[in-house]
Amino acid sequence: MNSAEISTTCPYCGVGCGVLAKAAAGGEASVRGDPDHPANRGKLCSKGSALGETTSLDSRLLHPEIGGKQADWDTALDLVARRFSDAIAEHGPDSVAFYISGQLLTEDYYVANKLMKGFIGSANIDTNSRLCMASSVAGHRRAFGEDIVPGIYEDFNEADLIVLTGSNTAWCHPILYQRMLAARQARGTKIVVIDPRRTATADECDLHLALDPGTDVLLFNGLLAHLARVGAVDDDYVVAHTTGFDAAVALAQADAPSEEQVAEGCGLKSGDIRLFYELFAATERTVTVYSQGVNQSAHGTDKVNAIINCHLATARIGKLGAGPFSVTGQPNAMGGREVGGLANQLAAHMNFDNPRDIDRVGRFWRSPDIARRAGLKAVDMFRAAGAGRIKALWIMGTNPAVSMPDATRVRAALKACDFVAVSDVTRTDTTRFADVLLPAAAWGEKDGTVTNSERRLSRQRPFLAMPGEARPDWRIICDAAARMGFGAAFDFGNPAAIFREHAALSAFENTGERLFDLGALTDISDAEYDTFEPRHWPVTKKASGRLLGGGKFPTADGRARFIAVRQEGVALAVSAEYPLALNTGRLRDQWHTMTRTGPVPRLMANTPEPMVDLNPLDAAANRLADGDLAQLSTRYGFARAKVRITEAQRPGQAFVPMHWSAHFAANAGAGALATPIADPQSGQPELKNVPLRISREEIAWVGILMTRRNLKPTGFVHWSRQAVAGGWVYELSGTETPDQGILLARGLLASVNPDHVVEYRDRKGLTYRAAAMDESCAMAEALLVAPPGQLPARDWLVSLLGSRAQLTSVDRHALLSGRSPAAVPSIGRIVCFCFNVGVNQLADAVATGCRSLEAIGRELGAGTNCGSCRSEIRTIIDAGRVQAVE
Ligand SMILES: Nc1nc2c(c(=O)[nH]1)N[C@H]1C(S)=C(S)[C@@H](COP(=O)(O)OP(=O)(O)OC[C@H]3O[C@@H](n4cnc5c(=O)[nH]c(N)nc54)[C@H](O)[C@@H]3O)O[C@H]1N2
Ligand SMILES: Nc1nc2c(c(=O)[nH]1)N[C@H]1C(S)=C(S)[C@@H](COP(=O)(O)OP(=O)(O)OC[C@H]3O[C@@H](n4cnc5c(=O)[nH]c(N)nc54)[C@H](O)[C@@H]3O)O[C@H]1N2
Ligand code: SF4
Ligand SMILES: [Mo]
Repeated sequence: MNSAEISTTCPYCGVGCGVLAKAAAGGEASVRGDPDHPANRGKLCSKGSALGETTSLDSRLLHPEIGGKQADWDTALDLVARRFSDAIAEHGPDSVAFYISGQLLTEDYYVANKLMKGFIGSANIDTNSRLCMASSVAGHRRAFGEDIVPGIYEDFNEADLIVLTGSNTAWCHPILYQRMLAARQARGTKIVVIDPRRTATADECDLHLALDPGTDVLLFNGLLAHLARVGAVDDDYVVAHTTGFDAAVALAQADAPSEEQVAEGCGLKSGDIRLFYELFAATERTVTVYSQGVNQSAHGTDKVNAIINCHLATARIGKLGAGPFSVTGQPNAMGGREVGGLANQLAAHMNFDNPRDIDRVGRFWRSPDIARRAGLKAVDMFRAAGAGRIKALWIMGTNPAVSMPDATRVRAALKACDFVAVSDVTRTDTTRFADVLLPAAAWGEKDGTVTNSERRLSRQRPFLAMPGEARPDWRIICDAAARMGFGAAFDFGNPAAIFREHAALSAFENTGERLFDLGALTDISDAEYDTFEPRHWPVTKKASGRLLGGGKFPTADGRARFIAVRQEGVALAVSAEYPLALNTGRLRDQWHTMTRTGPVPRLMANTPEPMVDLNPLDAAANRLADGDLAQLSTRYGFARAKVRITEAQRPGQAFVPMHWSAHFAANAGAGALATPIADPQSGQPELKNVPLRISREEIAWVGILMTRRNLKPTGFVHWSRQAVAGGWVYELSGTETPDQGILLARGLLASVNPDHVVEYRDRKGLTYRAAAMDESCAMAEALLVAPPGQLPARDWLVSLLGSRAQLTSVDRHALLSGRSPAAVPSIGRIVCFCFNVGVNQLADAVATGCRSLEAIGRELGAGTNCGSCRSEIRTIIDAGRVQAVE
C-alpha cells in the first residue's frame, strides 16, 4: 500500500517502542526502530525487529464465516446483532458479554465499552487485562484514589536504585531493561531483583532475592517496619499528604517483627534482606518496578499496596528517579484502562461506586439505559457462559481457550455457550468455537492510538492494505451497534472522530478531580491526529510528565492512603499429591499464544519445544533427565513438556512457559494447569503458583518430521512443532512399540509418488528413515524414527528444507545411513537473535580467546544490538567450555 516509511508503534509489549515501517516484497514489511520515539530512541528487541516477518503470514482470516463457512459481512453482522438483541430481549442485558483485549487500539476499546455499558446496559465487558493489570489498577485506586502510574521512563535513567519485583524485565520489557543497564553504566544504579527464579534479569543484578512464591507482602511489610525503625520515614510528608500510616506500620510490624522472621517466611537469608532494606532506606532515588509476579497472585492487590506503602512512607512518589512503577504488559493495556474496559470500571477513570460518575457518563453518551453496577470479571464470565447464563458472547483480540486459567473448563464453556462471535486476525484455539468469525485488520493495517506504560499516547499507523475483507475492529463494533438500533451513537467516520469523543469524555465536567484528562485534544483535527506526536497524559493546558509528585492525590480528601496489609497464606498449598509449586510466564522471543511469533523461524529458534524447568534435585527425585518427556498434572488439568534441568529453578518449584497452544503442540498449554482462584480485590487469577505433580512419560520411540506442509498431527502421545525456513519441524514421541510408532509416524508422510520416496527400516523394526522428493528432486519432507536418544543429527536435513536444493546421492546416502555429511557445520541453537549467532559459534569464539561480552561483540556482533541475549552469552563465557551440539 505505502512504499514510504511511516512511523507507528510496536504491537507487542507495553514499552510501546516507536517503529518505522514500510511494505516490502512478498507481503513482508521492513522495520527499524524509530530514532525519534522517546520510548526507545531507535532500538528494538528481538520480537520488535522480527515484525516484518509476521505480516505475510498465510494464516490470515480473510472473510467472515458463519458456522465455518464463508459469509458476507452483512449476513455475519446481522446475525451477531440479532443474536445479541434476541438474548437481551428475552433474558435481559446481563445475558450477553464481551471479552476483549489489550491488543485493541484505544478507539476500538472505546466503542466496545460504550456499546456494552452505555447502550446494551450491562457491564459484562471484561478484558484480558483482568489476567494482567487488574491488581495494579485495584492497588492504585486504593492508594491514590485513581489508577495512576506516577512515573515516566526517564526515571529509570535517573534512579540510583531500581527494584524489579515479579518482573523478568530483560525478556518482557527488554528496551526498558536496556535503559536500566545504561543507568547502571552511567551512574552506578544498583539493581535488586525479587523473583523466585534466577531469570535473565537476575543474571545482571546486584542482589537477587529468590523469595518463596507469593511472599512479597511479608518482604515489603518487613521493609516498611524497617523504614519506621531506622527513622527513614519522611514524617512531614506522611502527616501532610497521607492517611492510615499508623495502622499500616502497626500491621507490618506485627506481620514482620524482625528480619529473621521475614527471612524465615520468605525463604531468604536475613543478611540479603538487610542489604536490600538498607539500600532502599538510604537511596532517595528508588524506583520499584513490578509486573506479573506481583499482579497475577491471589493477593496481588495487597502486594501492590505493600510496595506503594514503602514509597509513600519515604515520599518517593512522582519524583525524578523515584516512584512505584507498574509496567504494563500489552501494547494498549493502559489505553484499555483509560476507556474503562474492565467490568468494574465505567469509562475515562470513572467508576460504578460513584453514582455521580454513572450519571455523568450516561448524560455524556446520551445513554438510553446505562449500566449501573459492575459486570462479570473474566473468570466469572466464563463460568456464567458454561452455566448457560451468558447466551451470547463476543470475543475480540484474545485467545481465552489458551490464556485463561482452568482452560479446559473455559473451552467447555465456549462449547456450551449458545452463541459465540470471535474477531481475530488468524485462526486460533478460540476461533474453533466461533459461531461467527469476523476477520479483523491487523498491525500494519489498523489505525489508531495506544498508550504505553508511562502513559504516553502514540499512534499506530497503517502501511499495508487490509487483506481480503478484513475490517478494523472499531468499524466492526460500530456496524454491529447500528444493527442493534444504536446507529446514531456509533456513527463515527474514522478513528479520529472516536478519539475526539474519548478525549471529550475525559474532560467532561472534570475540574481536576480526575487526573486522566485529554482535554486539550478534544478538538484535534483529522490532520493533527494523523501527525500526532507521542505524548504523556494528562494532556491539558498545564500538563507535565510525572504525576502525584506534589503530594496531592485524586481522593476525596486529597491524601494518599496507606493500606494495612498482612501476608496471607498461598491460595493452594503444595501437598504430598501435588508437591511442586508451578510458576508460569514468558519466554524472550514468544508473544503470548504464539499466533504471531510462533510461525517466525528466527523467534522459534531459541526455545523450539514446550518445556518445564526443574531444579536438579526435583528432576532426580522424579527420575527425570534433561530432555525427558514429563507428564504435568494439577488438580485442574494436565499437560506434557520436555524437562529442562536448571539451577535457575529453586528446589520445589517448576516453571512452564504460557505460550504453547494446540496449534503448536499436543497438550502443552499452561492454561490447563493454572488455577482460576483469584485475588478478592481485583479478580485477577493466581497464575504464578499452583501445586503440581510431575512424572516421567515412558517413551518407547521418538521421531522427527521435516515438512513443507502445515500439519495438525492427531493420535500422538506428544508432538510439538517448530517453524523453520521452508516449512516446519515436528517432534513426535509415543509410548507404543517402535514398530507401531513407525506406522503412526509414516501416516504423516504425504501421499507422495512412491518413486520419489527413499526409505530405510532396520531389521528389528526400531528405526526408520525416509525422504520424499518433489518433481525437481528437492527434499519435500523427511521422517526419522528411532528409540529415545538415538535420532541422528537433523540440522543439515532442516537446512535442505530451506534451501530447496536437489538431494545429491551423498545426501541420500547420508539420510539413509543416519549420518550427516560432515560438510554442514551446525551453528547450534540461536542465542543472539539480532545477528543470528548460535551457541556453537559462541563456544568456538570463547575457545579461541573471546573472554568478554565486548570481545564476543567485536568478533560476532552478538549481544550488541537489543542486548537481551547478553546474560546467556555471559553464561557461555563463564562456562568457558561448551560442548558443541549438532
Ligand atoms: N517476550 C515477551 N515479552 C512480553 C510478553 C510476552 O508474551 N513475551 N507479554 C507482555 C505482557 S502482556 C506482560 S503482562 C508482560 C509480563 O512481564 P513479566 O511480568 O516480567 O513476565 P512473567 O514471565 O509473566 O512473570 C514475571 C516474573 O514473575 C516471577 N514470579 C512468579 N511468582 C512470583 C512471586 O510470588 N513473587 C515475585 N516477586 N515474583 C514472582 C516469575 O518467576 C517471572 O520471572 O510481558 C510483556 N512482554
Ligand atoms: N498461565 C498463564 N496464563 C496467562 C499468563 C501467564 O503469565 N500465565 N499471562 C496472562 C496475561 S498477562 C495476558 S496479557 C494474557 C494474554 O493472552 P491472550 O490475549 O489470549 O494472548 P494473545 O496471543 O496475545 O491473543 C491475542 C489474540 O488477538 C489476535 N489479534 C491480534 N491483533 C488483533 C487485532 O487488531 N484485532 C483483533 N480482533 N484480534 C487481534 C491475535 O491473533 C490473538 O489471537 O494471557 C494471560 N494468561
Ligand atoms: S521492547 Fe516491547 S515494544 Fe519494544 S520492540 Fe520489544 S516488544 Fe516491541
Ligand atoms: Mo499481560
